[in-house]
Amino acid sequence: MEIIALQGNWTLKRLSDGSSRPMTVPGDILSALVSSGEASDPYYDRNELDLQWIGREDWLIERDLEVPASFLEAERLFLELDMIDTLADISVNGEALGSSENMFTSFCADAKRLLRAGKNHIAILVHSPEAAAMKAAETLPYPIPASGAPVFSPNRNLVRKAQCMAGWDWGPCLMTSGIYDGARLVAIDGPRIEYVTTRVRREGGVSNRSETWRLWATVWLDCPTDCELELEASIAGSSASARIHVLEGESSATVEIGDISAESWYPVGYGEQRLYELALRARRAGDGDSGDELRKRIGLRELKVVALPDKVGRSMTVTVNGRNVFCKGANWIPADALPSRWSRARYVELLDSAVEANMNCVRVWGGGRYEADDFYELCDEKGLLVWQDCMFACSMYPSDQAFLDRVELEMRHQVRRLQSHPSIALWCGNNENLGAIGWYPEAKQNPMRYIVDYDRLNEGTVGRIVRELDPDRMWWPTSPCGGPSDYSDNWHSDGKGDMHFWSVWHEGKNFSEYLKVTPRFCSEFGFQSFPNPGTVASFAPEGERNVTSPTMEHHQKNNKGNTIIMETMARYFRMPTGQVETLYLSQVQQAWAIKTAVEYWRSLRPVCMGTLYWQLNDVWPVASWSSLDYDGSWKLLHYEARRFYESLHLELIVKEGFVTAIAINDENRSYTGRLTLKLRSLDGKVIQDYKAESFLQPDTATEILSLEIAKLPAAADSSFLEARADLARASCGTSSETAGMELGSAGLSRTAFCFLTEPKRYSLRDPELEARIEKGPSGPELALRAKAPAFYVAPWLDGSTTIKGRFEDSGFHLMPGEERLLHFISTKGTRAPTVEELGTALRLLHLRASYE
Ligand code: BMA
Repeated sequence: MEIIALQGNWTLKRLSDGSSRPMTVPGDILSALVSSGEASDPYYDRNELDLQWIGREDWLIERDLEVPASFLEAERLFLELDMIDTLADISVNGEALGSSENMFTSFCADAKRLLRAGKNHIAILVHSPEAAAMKAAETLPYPIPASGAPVFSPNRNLVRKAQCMAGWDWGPCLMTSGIYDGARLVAIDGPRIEYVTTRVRREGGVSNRSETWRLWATVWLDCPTDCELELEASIAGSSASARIHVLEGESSATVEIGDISAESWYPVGYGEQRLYELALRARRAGDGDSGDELRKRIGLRELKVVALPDKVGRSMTVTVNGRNVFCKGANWIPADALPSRWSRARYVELLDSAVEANMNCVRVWGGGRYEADDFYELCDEKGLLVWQDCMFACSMYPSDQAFLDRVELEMRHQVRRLQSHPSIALWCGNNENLGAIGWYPEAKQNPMRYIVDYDRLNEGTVGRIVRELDPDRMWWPTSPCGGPSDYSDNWHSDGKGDMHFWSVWHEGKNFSEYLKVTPRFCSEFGFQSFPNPGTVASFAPEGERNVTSPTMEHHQKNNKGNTIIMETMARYFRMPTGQVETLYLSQVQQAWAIKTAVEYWRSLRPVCMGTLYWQLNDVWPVASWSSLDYDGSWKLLHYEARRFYESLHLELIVKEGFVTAIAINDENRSYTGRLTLKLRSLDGKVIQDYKAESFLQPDTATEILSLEIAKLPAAADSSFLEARADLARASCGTSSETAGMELGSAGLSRTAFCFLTEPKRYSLRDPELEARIEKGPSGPELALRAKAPAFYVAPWLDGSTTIKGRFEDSGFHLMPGEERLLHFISTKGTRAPTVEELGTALRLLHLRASYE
């Protein structure tokens, strides 16, 4: 097999005026126009509004290509484009080769008849997706509604393109198109391997040592002739081969490998992420070195999503190798609104941040895209479970045969491409489409036709193909959903399946509302905040950084977003004095809101077995529900997530007049714990302390102590609680009677904190924070001391600084007499700042400093 890579320099022509400029492939049209200076930075100020014309035009992406004569000798010459967005006609040397109409399928066609030795020309005519969507809408027998956004492209649901590209309540409408992934010419003799799917079975029980497995590898092929096919497969030192008769065209064949000695793959926190290379080779019998081979790293594990009726309703629990996993994580949206900026490095940065925040699960949400192979490979390596939505969101979709055929190809491609990744926990049909039938007036008036459409698409096409091609993985019909085969609308239902809980954000309820539901698995809940100062400076000109300036309002895509943030602030906090304080306080309240939800729901295990907050990342710089800013920097929520997602966690839940100390143990060993709970006055004096001992069984939430707030020896608005648990591994036995404390493992401790009423009711003292920046062994360090309790201490960097990086912790509380030493972590590839530079950029915030 020989390959000519087609990445690199292409030309982009605007058809309406014939103008040309360079374009990089992989890349997108808008990015090319930004590079040539014809389009402004789409993320700056309100430039998005001036760029809407780009998605309304037709474009030609073309290049010349030298093909050596020897290359043409191969039996077949495939032009492979892994992702074309979206409606495109592909031609070689002026002759049509094929067309593409779905961003989520790959393009592959034999171009042998069109190629010649020497210079060739490849041209990809990309049609306006917006015009195509409008045209499709005209032919509909009845309207098929989709959600909009402040700036949006209509009828996005009629074109198979990442739905959020048409605008979302956190994203711009930049209807760019392009060629986003691998592009190549492949010369090949004999069969070509298109995909490999796998099924595995453990032979024998679970153990920590090597285990025995059986694997079936199905090879999906495209053969130029009927032939006797020789297939070879190997993994972890075991191999098998098969000889099968296959017909010309597409077919599949399965090889079975037994007696594989290998260790299991586990999600992070539950064991190692062992991966093994599966190597496959397919050739025509007796055809020497011809044919194709494919290598992919896979993990061997038994993963189930248990959705069984129980006393509460119906469970939703992920089990891996027999262990119940509490899924802790967030929702993933595309890494950037400009596809030219999608890269492995961005994935690494974002997914590393997820793991650093003690997450073990991400949900690839249905309004984005099936991510690139790199994403899933990284999730396999890092042990992040993936909840994989299929790419349909918040809308009605057509179910005419042409649309269903397009989706069928998409699903056959995506399921076979992704199925062998051990990290993928389940397939989910869509995001909120079932519930959306109740949102739109057209659907409310005539629900039947939309229900039929929904079912034909979701169960009749998407689900059917998932079940056929990946029978061992859970098909979760929609999110939220009561469970497989439960077609009820699961909104606001907390007894079964997964839940999207939006009453606090969209309905403006108090944070305590999170404590009124008992989700089995909360796959969406969120609270917005403003971005970090550096992010604001990246898009808002000086003088336009007040949160209600037109620029800032443009970078808020949820209609009531800023109002909800500010109204909530008024409910809980004293009004912040300046711009930076407003950004800061919005992040404090976001961190507090999500912590309230997660800590309570974690305390409900095993009834609740998952929390995925909305949302991990951003596609551009914007006020949103994300915990990571567009540039990857951590908001206060992300630091808080690292605490509230610890596998061993101490929390104080304030509910219905009581404060309760709860210890969560997601580990598979027991601990003994000594709890000290201190009731402190606002100047930090200990008014009273309470002690308790407890025993933490593996995989449990344990209530340690509960106090009635009204009976505490200080008023709620003049005191707060601070707790510490000193933990030791229980050395033997599994019960408190038989367990002893393991000496030497002392030093393992967890802390928790809570206010007893709304923070605005407290007359907080000025903690007179003392900050010292010193040179540490690996860069500058910040030492902090306080004279009175300092809450939500956040060492921020000034927006105008060029320093890239963050302090190792933020959003913590400092008691008088304590000293915190914080390392500064420079962003990879950037120079560490000097002590002086950091001193100049440091902006030290804490709750008392946010108001006058
Ligand atoms: C959810 C998501 C998104 C949306 C978010 C915030 O329900 O599925 O569609 O961005 O709410 O409104």
